[in-house]
Amino acid sequence: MAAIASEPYPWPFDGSLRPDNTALIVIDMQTDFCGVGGYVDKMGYDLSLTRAPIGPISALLAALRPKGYTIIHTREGHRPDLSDLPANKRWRSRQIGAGIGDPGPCGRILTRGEPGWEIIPDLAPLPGEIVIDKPGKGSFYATDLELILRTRGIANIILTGITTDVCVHTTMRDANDRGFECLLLSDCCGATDPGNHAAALHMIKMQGGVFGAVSDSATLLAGLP
Ligand code: C5J
Repeated sequence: MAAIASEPYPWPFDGSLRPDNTALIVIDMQTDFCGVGGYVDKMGYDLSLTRAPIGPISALLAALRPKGYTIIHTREGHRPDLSDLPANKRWRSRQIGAGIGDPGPCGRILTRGEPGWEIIPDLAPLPGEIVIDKPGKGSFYATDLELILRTRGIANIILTGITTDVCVHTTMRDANDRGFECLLLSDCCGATDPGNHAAALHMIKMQGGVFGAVSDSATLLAGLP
């Protein structure tokens, strides 16, 4: 039996933490969300907030890869013809000066195949690691993530990436509804607003862990089987 010190309960609930039934998901660590000239930068947000998790995620990957944990990366982005981009999502992005599909310093914003859409080199997936391309905020919507997790017998999911309050939270909520046991690592996530980051962590811990549990990477690494 193995479990990690976390709030509001030791995770996972049944002490079943093992490499064969646990996946690490690294969400949207793309230039568009944490690089100069990307989507978040174009919107005018402080890049240091979304870059903060790069070091901790890198250390986590280095520790989990040799142990055989399933590693999954996600990328938010749209087809080059924008046929999967809802009109309201495009309209709203243009209101804040970062129109999805429009040209920017890193190519067309949030568009598949463009430099800004790529995962940053520091956290690049290794050959054989799973990469999920998603058109929305959640990692389950319009993807084969659930099929992959079920096929591998994954019960537990460790969530990292950006942004805490948007794509990470949406994915955690969807995973929780599907019966996956979720842990979010606070130092391995970041938001465009520090208050939103803190609130997102707080929400998880309500109601006995309404979406799962919260810990940090040092605690996880100290408790890994
Ligand atoms: C956002 C994301 N914030 N990856 N996407 O639009 O959280």
